[in-house]
Amino acid sequence: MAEAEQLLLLDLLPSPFAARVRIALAEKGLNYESREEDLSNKSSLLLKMNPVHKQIPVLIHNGRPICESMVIVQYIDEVWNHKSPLLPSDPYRRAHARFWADYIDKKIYPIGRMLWASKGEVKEASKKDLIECFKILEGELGDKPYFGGERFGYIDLALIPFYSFFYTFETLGNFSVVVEFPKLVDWAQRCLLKESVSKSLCDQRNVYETILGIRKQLG
Ligand code: GSH
Repeated sequence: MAEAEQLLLLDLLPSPFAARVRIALAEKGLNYESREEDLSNKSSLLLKMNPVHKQIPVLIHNGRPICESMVIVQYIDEVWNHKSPLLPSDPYRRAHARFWADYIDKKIYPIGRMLWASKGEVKEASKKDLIECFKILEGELGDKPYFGGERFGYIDLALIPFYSFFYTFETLGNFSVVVEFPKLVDWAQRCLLKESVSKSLCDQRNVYETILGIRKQLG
């Protein structure tokens, strides 16, 4: 990275969205400063840099903010395109990768959140929905080592942070991801062999403790 480049990440360890950005930065071998946010007392910098959503992650590159995890990942991939391409170069395959990243965004976090934040029938319905999503994702993965083929890429990066939530989903949803989705677990283990991934993900127990804390607040 050139001397003048400054990268600051408004971060939060258990956040799957922030983990995406940490992985992308690590894939590109970029040095950056991580600033952990307290979401119950958001910093004035976060409010200034992301006034629309007021959410992390925000990447501040030479003083200019980029918001929304997958927008940030695409920005990183475009600016530092000399190393570890994340999106494929072929337009059709790019569209395909964006489709699946969008599917993950629309399904996994909202349904997963519904599972851990609710009780009774709502929880059971979201558990069924989440299992259905994992089935669809496992079908898309097929026998490929990674979602895009032979190399770790954009779709893998969008999904792998949710591996940190598997223990929470299993414990609160009372099902076994390993038993029901062995291919997905093998894929996750393969991703974790990469240092860019293993060093960026939050420990599953840590996420579980965080979620239990949020559940208490929800009452
Ligand atoms: N769509 C956003 C992205 O992909 O970056 C989601 C980011 C998000 O939900 N961030 C959460 C947050 O900042 C932390 S995991 N929540 C604080 C709030 O909504 O007030």
